[in-house]
Amino acid sequence: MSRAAEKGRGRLVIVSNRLPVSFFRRKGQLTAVESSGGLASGLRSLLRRRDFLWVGWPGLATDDLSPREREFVAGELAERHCRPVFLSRSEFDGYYRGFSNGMLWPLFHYFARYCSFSDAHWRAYVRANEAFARAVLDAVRPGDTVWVHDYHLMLLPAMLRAGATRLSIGFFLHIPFPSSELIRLLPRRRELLEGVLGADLVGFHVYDYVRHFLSSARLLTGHEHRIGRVWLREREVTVDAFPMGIDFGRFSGAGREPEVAAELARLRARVGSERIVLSVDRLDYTKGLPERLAAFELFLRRYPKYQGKVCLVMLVVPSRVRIVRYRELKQEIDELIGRINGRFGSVGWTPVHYLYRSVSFPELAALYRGADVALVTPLRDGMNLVAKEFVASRESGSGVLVLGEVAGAAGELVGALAVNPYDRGEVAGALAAALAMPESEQRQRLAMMRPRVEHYGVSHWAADFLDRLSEASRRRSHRPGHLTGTRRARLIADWRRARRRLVLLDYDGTLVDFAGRPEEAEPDPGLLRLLKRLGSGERTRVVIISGRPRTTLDRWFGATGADLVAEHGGWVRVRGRGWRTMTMAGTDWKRDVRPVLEDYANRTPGTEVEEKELALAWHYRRAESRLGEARADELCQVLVELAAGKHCEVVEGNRVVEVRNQGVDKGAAARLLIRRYRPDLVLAAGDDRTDEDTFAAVPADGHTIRVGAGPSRARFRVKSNRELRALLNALIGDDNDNSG
Ligand code: GDG
Repeated sequence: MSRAAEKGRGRLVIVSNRLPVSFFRRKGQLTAVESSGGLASGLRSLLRRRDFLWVGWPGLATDDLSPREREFVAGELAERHCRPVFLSRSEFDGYYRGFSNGMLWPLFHYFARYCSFSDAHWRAYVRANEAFARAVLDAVRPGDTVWVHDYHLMLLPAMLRAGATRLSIGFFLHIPFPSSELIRLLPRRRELLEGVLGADLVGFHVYDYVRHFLSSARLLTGHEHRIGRVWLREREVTVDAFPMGIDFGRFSGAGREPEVAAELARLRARVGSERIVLSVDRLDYTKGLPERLAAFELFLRRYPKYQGKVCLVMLVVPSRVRIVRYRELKQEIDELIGRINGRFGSVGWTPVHYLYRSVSFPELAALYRGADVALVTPLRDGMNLVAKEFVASRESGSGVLVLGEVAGAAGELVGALAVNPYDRGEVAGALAAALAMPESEQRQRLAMMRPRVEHYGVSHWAADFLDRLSEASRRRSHRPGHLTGTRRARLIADWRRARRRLVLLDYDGTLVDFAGRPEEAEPDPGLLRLLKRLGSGERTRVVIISGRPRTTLDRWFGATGADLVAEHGGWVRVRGRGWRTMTMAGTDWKRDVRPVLEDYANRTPGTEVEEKELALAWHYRRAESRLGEARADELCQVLVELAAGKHCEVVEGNRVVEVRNQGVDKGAAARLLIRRYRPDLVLAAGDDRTDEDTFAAVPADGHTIRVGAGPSRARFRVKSNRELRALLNALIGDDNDNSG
């Protein structure tokens, strides 16, 4: 896309806890410092090509700023396309330190024992998210896209949706999304999940987190999902994995920078000819620092030949230092390093070089280039960019990455030596293997990883996410309007005016609730009365258009006078005539498909096979829901392959997978009936995918009604079959009132 076209696209509004520029007070003076964080630098090239606004916390609380200083901060930020969200010290404390980092961070990293929940923190979290929502809603213009980042702002997508229903909203979580077993421990879990589901697109680093999120959403909010889409009442949310990358060129090309060369020389002077094992992290208990030190200690004991020849350079960047747990961790690390250096060190050799500070980019790049081995063993990590930065920095082709298997990056970085970070012996062994590895193998392993890290860099990641977001938002904009108020009144007025009406009604789910077994869903006397009365006048033709076999429809609806369409359009019977089939093809395919469905029914408790004349169906309504879903996915794949080249096709309905004769669908039958009756009003109602074919056949001015949740091409939506029946009853009443 050209620069001008990108500029004309509406702004990208990024929302994150921190702005890419933070303010500090130095000797009384306010100073702005640019953040070198991955997100800020990663989005840099994208933001050069697009109008943007970044909304976030400016680094200082309202209590620490005079009104004039606040104005100054806002003005300085506006010049950099940023907008501050001002929070008081106590609000920020409860929201950031309390709920975000005292509850969500440990829980999402499987440290449930470190979690502390308090109502006051939760309230502060809600208030802070509301403050972010106000700032964003104040600033957005039609056509803008909002991209919300991370666990601090999980309520924000729903708050934005409530304030601006048409807004395109994306959410990305940078940390792991844990198993639903952990999520269910969380007070307010439902609110948080619903909060995230305000977005059109929800992104995670890896597919495991996607899976966990989808099953938590189903378990705790009751929202069903299919193929990565969560179905809400009026829209759907796409959920997918977008593994974040790095700025490959920056790390790969750093060798050409003189500052990096100077830093490398300084490092060499410090460690001499010793081989370097490198560790780089923010100070955090999820990074496994004490465990890593213990493994290094074991390595020195088990492989004494490396004593005096190898050192560990450990860069720990201070982080969240005002939280007690982090201060304790710092003390533990200090003590461990003291112990190792005291026990193994000598006058000429320091086993652990400890840097407790942040370093400049040239210094960091020099560490990545100077090291022989990178030891990256978090106990949990959403992704871990350090591992990717190390790989990118090794353009020489040598160097070994030892990587913990529970880092998100582990799935991509297949050339690493994978270890269990809790298994000291394994880590020590991997370290020894890395140091002994022949250079040819090092090259081979890096060559397995570098192209991937280069290709899916951070710009690619961001562009990919934003493309998918605009696709998801486009889909949302076609959504049925709720059939209430004026819409309902207008439909009734059209009904009243019409001379020839055709009413196409699906049965299961549309006119009645689903029953556990298909044969149990018999129509109730009230419904039969309704159908009879609806079609009793000259002006109205009623059609039951269902997936059921014709014998069932005859038995149930024969006396109502309605026309019947059976087996999803395979058979049609108009009043006073016999059944006509809509297909000439045979059903030889059943021979191959039947045993497969029976096998799935045998292996999956609560499921059964139904045989129809032109179709075979596997129902899983009564199966345990997760097992049913998983088997349905698997079965569909098997069936699609099996159906290739045969006269049949695979269709998914509401908790049913069906194989039926090709070219037979409710749409074809609906078109036939519309041609036959030439109605001036068509009303069609349905609740699942097969009814979408009916809707597609109805002229644009027809009244198509989706019953229940889920995306649909219908014009209108009603909540339930009860609401639809109430509407049909109202239409009958209206006919009677106006019968003269
Ligand atoms: C969260 C998730 C996920 C570190 N020290 C210095 C420095 N860094 C840079 C590194 C790297 C970044 O900080 C750290 O990123 P990580 O991914 O390793 O970890 P978190 O900070 O915990 O980040 C994580 C990430 O979000 C992205 O989604 O991968 O799982 O926890 O880029 O280079 N940079 C400089 N000096 C330092 O001293 N210049």
